[in-house]
Amino acid sequence: MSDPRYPIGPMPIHLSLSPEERQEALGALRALPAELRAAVHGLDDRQLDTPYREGGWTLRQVVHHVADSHMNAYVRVKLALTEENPTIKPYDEGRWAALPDSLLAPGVSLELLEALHARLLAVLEGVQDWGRLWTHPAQGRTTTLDTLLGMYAWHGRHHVAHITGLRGRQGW
Ligand code: NI
Repeated sequence: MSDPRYPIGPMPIHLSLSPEERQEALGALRALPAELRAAVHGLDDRQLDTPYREGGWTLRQVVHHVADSHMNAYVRVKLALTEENPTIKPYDEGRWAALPDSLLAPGVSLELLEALHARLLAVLEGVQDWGRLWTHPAQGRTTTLDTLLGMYAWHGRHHVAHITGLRGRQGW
């Protein structure tokens, strides 16, 4: 797996997870805010404004992107739990990451993620039916809450690995 965009491999798309896989994924989401905070701990502005790979987002943008993405995940989970097979709203993550809030200190999004994941986990821990459906209009794909759980557990780790990978390569 040498593609620098995918340090932990591609996003998994599983229609259903085993109870053990579900617990593992919930644990990953529970741990993410602290892992992301640790990943950028001690970096100065010059380091935060360094792209994680050539042509990629800066570490600062990566942190804000995780918040952008997981805010959308939270809304998607709540839609899937309260409507019948809702069509969710995609967003242009590159253009979101180019808006001026992605220039803020990472701590702003780290605090946001701590609060957001407290609510996201509270919702997910109450899920009775992990087979509830939702549809992504652009991908034309109907999947389940399990799919969403697996995707976002992967997503947090994926971006933490972008940051820790660069730090490792730079000796930071
Ligand atoms: Ni992402």
